[in-house]
Amino acid sequence: MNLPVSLIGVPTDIGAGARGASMGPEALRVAGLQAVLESHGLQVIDRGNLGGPSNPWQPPVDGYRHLPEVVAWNTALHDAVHTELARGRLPIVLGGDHCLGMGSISAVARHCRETGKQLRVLWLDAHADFNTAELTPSGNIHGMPVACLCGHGPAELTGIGGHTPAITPDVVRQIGIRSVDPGEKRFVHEVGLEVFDMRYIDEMGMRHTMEQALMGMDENTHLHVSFDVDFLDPEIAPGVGTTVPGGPTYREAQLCMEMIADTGRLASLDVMELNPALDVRNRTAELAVDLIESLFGKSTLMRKK
Ligand code: HAR
Ligand code: MN
Ligand code: MN
Ligand code: MN
Repeated sequence: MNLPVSLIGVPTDIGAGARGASMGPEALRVAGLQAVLESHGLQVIDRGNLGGPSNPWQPPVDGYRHLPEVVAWNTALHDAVHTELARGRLPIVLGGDHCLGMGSISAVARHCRETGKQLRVLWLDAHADFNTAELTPSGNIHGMPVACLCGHGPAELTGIGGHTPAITPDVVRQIGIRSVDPGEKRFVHEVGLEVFDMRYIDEMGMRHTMEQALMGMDENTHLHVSFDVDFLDPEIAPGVGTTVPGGPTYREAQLCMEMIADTGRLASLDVMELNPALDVRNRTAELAVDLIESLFGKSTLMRKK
């Protein structure tokens, strides 16, 4: 496939509970993302950063923190991602906190409806991000994007892609989950979201997990990966706002990315929640770039597959 790539920086931490993810796009650039992709023969254009409201750092109102600002950023991102897809390019969204998954995936879902593609979303995360205003312990909207995409949330967010819901739960596979709030857990079960949590990965291994998560795709599938960097174990990826111990190791994460690359179906990507203010000498950004390289076909395999 090898679609040309467009980098879209979204420098905001508007949906997060800690400041600093707004510096994520620049940290990924400093870690050499564009050159690494080009070294694999990909054509890459960096579109620069989107603009939007600054972070007023206010408490939640009616269960949502910074809702108008979250809407503004996600609307801008929806438009940017949709434009790249319509040009036949592969957008990589450089977050920014994970509330931006709404703008990105609503655009991908819209593109799929317009082109008759099947959508598969892999949500790599320590968190299910399936809270609502009623269920959230924090009001932070980065804990809500999957619920909003499935139509559970305020109309300003659930309608961003022009179609509510943007997606149905059956297109989503969550991987690496290990921190879910009590009400959120009940809701995840109620809608039937398919979750490969850390217990599953511990017992079955990453290979079997990815075989299951990638099952049922074909030539007509648009594969979107939403990579929340807190998916990774904090020992190797300290530079995120909400670390949760017990995540995938370096090798498990590499295998996860390599198996996605092997499908040849990756058509859009989010890299979210990287927080340079909490990182150590840009280590987490460099790790993210290393894993993205695997996602785009770097392979350490010595044997032919
Ligand atoms: N579940 C918690 C909340 O809703 C924490 C969510 C943290 N989310 C992210 N993205 N970092 O996955 O407040
Ligand atoms: Mn997340
Ligand atoms: Mn997370
Ligand atoms: Mn590398």
